[in-house]
Amino acid sequence: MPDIAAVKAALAAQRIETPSWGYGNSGTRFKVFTRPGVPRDPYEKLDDAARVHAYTGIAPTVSLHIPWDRVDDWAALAAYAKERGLRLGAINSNTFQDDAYRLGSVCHPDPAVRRKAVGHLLDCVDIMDATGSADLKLWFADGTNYPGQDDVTARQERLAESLAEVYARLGEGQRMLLEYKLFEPAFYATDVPDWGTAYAHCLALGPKARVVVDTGHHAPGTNIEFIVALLLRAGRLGGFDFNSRFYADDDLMAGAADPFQLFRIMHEVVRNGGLEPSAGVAFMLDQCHNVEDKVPAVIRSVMNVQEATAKALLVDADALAAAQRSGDVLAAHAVLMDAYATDVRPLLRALREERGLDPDPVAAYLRSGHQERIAAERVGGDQAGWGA
Ligand code: AOS
Ligand code: ZN
Ligand code: ZN
Repeated sequence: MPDIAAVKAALAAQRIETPSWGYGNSGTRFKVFTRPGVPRDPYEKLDDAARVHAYTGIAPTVSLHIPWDRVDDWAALAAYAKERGLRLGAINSNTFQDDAYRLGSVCHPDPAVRRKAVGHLLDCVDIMDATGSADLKLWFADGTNYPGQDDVTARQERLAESLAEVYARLGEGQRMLLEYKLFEPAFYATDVPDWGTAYAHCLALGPKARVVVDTGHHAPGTNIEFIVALLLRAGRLGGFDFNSRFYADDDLMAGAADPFQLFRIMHEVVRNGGLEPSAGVAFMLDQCHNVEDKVPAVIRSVMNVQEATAKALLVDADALAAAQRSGDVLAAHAVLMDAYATDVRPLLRALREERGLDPDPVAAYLRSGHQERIAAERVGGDQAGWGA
């Protein structure tokens, strides 16, 4: 049986990064609803992220998005984060919102557009130097809408060249995390549609390039945990963009649509050593809260990942291995399901109390009056940018 003290220690050491855009207004292409009290600038986004960390104790880093997060002085923003017990996390680039990118960015047929896109990515690395961020997270909206629209192979060449230029600029301790996405906004073929394409580019680039698994970016029914296991085995899992998907890239709260899938993913993470800091896996949320208050929704999401992790840590690894070795299919499956069926909430409540936290982070946040305070104080909140 798993040692409960070790399970608690692993849970206490876990870190989950929250996205700056999750604190802003967001929506779908039909409507962006504004919520009272949303941040008006990156500083206020950090204030909200600090609340999430204060109540969960495991969310000390915040992903930024360039240019949705704009400041004159990045070092000052990093210092502001530090004063609040936070650090700035992954820098997310944006090569999809300029008119120039109609036919793509780093894969665009026109070298001038590719130059512009690569220039932006290099600027993002400059920002990482100033913020102390280790990861450049790349998601490309590049692709084609119609068969024959562009040469698929030529686009891969352009992608490889562009990535190589950015890779060469990475400093000591900096990494490139390449995200894949099956479709949207390109509908015929995206240029990085799947983990295999992302992995092939990362392999060609070198050890600082790794794949990001966004849980919303697959075809229905895809076995995501299998991808996770393969990437961990290859030492190329750079991190996760956790969110829930009912139908497409819904970006709803992690663990809301399919908590069992989240558990299966975390089981592969635990089984393959992905929770160890040396594995270098960044556990990030990539979510937007369209119709609910942002801060409690982020807290809930962090807790959902934490609960899935706790269940994964409770898998009796010895019993599982024994059942697998003996070919006892039902026993092996039962070991996994026993862990999944365990109510880990008492364990997590106890862990929080031991660490001086309120056992119920959402309730504690709602009691704190923060939501009412920001609703009264902040007028004209910032839009996240786009339903990411
Ligand atoms: C887009 O669909 C991807 O999920 C991106 O990771 C992300 O939403 C964007 O980069 C936000 O910055
Ligand atoms: Zn993502
Ligand atoms: Zn996405």
